[in-house]
Amino acid sequence: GFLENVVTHPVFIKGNCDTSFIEKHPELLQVREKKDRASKVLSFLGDVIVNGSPGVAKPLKSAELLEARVPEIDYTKPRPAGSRDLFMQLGAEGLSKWILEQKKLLLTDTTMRDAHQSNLATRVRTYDLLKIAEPTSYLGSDLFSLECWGGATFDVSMRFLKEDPWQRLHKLSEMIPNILFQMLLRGSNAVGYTNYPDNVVQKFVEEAANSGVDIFRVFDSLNWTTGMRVAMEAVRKSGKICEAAICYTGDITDPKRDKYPLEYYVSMAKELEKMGAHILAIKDMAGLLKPMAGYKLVKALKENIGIPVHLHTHDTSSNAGAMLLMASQAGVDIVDAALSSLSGLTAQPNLNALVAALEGSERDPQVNAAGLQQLANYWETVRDYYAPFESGLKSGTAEVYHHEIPGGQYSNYKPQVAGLGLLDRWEECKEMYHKVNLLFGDIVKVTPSSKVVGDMAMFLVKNNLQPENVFTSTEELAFPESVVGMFKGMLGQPYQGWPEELQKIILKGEQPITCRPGELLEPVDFDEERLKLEERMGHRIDDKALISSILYPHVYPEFDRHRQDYSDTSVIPTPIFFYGLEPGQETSLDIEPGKTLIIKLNAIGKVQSDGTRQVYFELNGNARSVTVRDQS
Ligand code: 3PY
Ligand code: ZN
Repeated sequence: GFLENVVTHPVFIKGNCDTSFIEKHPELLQVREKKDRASKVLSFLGDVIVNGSPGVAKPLKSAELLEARVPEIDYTKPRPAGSRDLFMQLGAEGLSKWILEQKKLLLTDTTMRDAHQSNLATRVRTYDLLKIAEPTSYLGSDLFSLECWGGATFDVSMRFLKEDPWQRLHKLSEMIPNILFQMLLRGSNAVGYTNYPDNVVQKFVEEAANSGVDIFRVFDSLNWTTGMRVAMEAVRKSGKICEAAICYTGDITDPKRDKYPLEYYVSMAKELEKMGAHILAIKDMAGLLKPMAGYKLVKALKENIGIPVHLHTHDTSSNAGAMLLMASQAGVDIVDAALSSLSGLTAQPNLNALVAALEGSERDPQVNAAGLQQLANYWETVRDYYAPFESGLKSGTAEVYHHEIPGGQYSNYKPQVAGLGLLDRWEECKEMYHKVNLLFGDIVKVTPSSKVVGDMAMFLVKNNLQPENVFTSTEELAFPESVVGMFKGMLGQPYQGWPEELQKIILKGEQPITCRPGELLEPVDFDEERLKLEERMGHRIDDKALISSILYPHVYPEFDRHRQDYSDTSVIPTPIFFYGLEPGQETSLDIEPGKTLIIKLNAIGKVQSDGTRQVYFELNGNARSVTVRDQS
């Protein structure tokens, strides 16, 4: 144990240690119990069986969940060529021209990212994605792209699912080599909630490009183009496709909402085109773009810019399907939609329905409708596994035009409100979101600025305050940290600036910055960070893990520790991963190709005086038991 710890320690391996090495590294003396992978998996399952899964208040019974049917494909037939093959031939500029030449409406399927981020709290696991990956590459080969990475999936996969986002991307791209992969990149905030140093954003893009991302949809949470430059340049440098987004807010058809008129968006689009975008995205993150507005906006953009227009929306109001048809009439090149069984509500509109609506028309997307139905059928069953993570919304609601909460935030905001014990004041919390937006000067609200609006709204409701009290309060208010950071300029600058008086009150005398936050942040020394992390985790750290840790310094080590203690649990079928097994129930899992574990739960022992229980399994026919601390 101890000797092995020493000789495998990265500091020892690199040879930069003297006699103080052992003193400086007390972790060497912690001889971790060496366990084989099967024992680690049993420990994990034992824990789920005894203590349940974090965040799942009412577990389902895994035995009652059906196995999702994977469409049968004749894999002896060659894989159909797709958009990725085209990109390899044409390059980014060539692909951009090709898009403009198409009469058909091109489709992006968001099922693997935004649809589950918005409808299932981002919880869809790599296991379920990989099972449908090859069939998707055959049946969905006519799709323009798959949005399958980025946004909140990076954080959630490590934090809650205990799986590696890089591994997800890599494996998916191996199994779907023919369709373009698309990710959502939050500009200088990368896939986090705060600005990172420029060299971190650059390295992140480089690694993502190497791991399979073809199209980077880059946005800034305040529509501040200055904040998009570093990311856009990094994408162009990688040779991949730079899709720059204008985030849509307000209502261009309402003359009373005049802060963001049509001209505002057209001028931002022109600027992004000049900055080197290959495609322009309209990012309607809250689904505020009404059908007539969609027509008007797309028409104006098509008249004023020379690059393709890609439209992204959310169906929170239930008007988004109609909006896409109007946008299609106006000549939009590509639209985002989700396979029917994961579509609608706060996610994207229904892809299968859109295909049916356009069939035989001038803009017929010419995709395999029957094949896409088979994929939707698979997801219909899989969705049942994630029932505890549903938002609870049962229908579309036009109220979104009032509160303007983004689709991806809506299903998060409610549990946050509940977490503060404010669920009985949910209506008030939504209304406060609206009021805070006006207090902040009517800003673009999308991650992370949307989170700041939510934080402020909950702060006010929790303290029984109204926005006006911020100006009149005689005592100093302890505003949430995220609010102070945003008003200091740490997320960049909003259109027409911050309301000055409010900014003074929030900053309490501190001076705001107006430059790019990235200019003030020291570049990260990757070698030094790697060494620190290797020492801490006790094993080699590759570039991808290093970036994960720099972006999420608290989440990554916990995830790494989980993998050391329990091995790679992403191979466990989802119902078992979340809900465990019942006595007598059996499951099988492939821990690597050709290595299968058959696991049966025999019994759960009584709680002992030390608070532990024995959990009795059968592993490939042999009796095994694990000791689990009962947390109840
Ligand atoms: C994200 O940044 O995750 C979003 O989906 C924003 O709309
Ligand atoms: Zn979205």
